[in-house]
Amino acid sequence: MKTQEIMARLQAKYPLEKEYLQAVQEVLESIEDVYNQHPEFEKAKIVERMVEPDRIFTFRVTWIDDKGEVQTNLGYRIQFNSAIGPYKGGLRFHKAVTPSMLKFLGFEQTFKNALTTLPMGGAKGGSDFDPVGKSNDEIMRFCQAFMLELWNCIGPDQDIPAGDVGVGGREIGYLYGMYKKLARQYNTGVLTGKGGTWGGSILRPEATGFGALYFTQHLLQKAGKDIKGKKVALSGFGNVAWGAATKATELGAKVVAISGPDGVCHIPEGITKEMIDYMLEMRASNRNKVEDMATKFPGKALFTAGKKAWSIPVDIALPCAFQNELSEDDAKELKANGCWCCCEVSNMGCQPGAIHFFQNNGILFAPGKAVNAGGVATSGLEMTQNAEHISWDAKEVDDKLHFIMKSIHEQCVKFGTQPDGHVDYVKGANIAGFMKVAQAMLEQGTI
Ligand code: 2IT
Repeated sequence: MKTQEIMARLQAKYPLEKEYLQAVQEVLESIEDVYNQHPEFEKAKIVERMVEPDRIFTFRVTWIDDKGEVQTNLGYRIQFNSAIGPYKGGLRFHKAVTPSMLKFLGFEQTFKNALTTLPMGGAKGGSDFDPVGKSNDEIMRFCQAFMLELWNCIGPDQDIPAGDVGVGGREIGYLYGMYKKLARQYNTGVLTGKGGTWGGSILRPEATGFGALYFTQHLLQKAGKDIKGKKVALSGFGNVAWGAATKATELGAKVVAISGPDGVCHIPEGITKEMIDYMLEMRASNRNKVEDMATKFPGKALFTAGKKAWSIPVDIALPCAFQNELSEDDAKELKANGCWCCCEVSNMGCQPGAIHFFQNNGILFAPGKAVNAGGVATSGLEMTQNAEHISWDAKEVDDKLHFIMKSIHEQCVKFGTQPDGHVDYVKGANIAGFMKVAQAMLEQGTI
């Protein structure tokens, strides 16, 4: 395989799909050497097949807002790869959603799901619907209209969506209610992230953030360090940031910054339980403003407009919001302020220049597809409970999540340890995920 030739072909074919091209480039660069040691992959054209989604559904979603006006959005479901199991991945509702964004997310999801040790293929979906400023009724009407098209593409053994940016427990509830009505199927396993009384797994809401901190602990342990007493900056204040703030605080770290599209809140004394609880209200309000934290906790959370979480001096940076949210300049600012570790919790949260800067300057870095895989892994555990018609208790789910994150870290170390002994977590995660999917594709023939 010649990475440059494949990238040139994809660039010519999809010139505007920059997030998709970025995600593919990162994976191909990582796997090139290993791939070239396997002529059977080349013969079966594994890479050429793997970079294209199995299929893409695109649909119009029309709904009526609170003023009685007709609104039209676009909806998508991208079924990327089913080599190791049924399609699995979240739904993103955000005004900037495009096919490129969902293709990058579906591509990443395929390798991430392979890392979880569970049998799940990769998918992603969503809409350019903007939840900011929408009422609860509008959210419900939109979710129902979205499911009017989606229901026919999904199923507990075919494709199992979940949440992502803009889609949490409330939205999954509205989507599931409408799915049952349309499909007349009552198998709870069709969606994950459900409520606790109707098939949801305990700890699924916390799982992405908790898993990220378990991974971070393993990474620090391997580097001979400890999270206790360390200062942490995280971006966002949604579900992922909430779980990460909870577990980081529980493990003895001090979360001193959270951020939003409007700016950053510096919390010099460290985030408190009351503040973490308030993050949930901020998310549910659909205002999308981190300044609300400073208004609620004056003198404790200090808001600065237009600044990112990466401007606050910390030991550890945890991007928890959106792709490409941490640039090379941000990486330089973090280092200048003493930061020595960045675990990417958002999908592709760091720009390529930032990753290279971290790696070339001795800053510990691990990519989202390893760090944040605890979310989808716990979705996999939710599917198992649904299939068995039982619910596990918190300890059982947490123990399994722990085990999975430990295993993901081990896979990164196995495939990412370099001749000088240091671990390249980007290579490790990409090669480990790729090998599993590639092998499965090979064994299932040319399809
Ligand atoms: O990016 C992700 O892994 C998710 N949004 C969770 C997907 C899932 O199916 O739980």
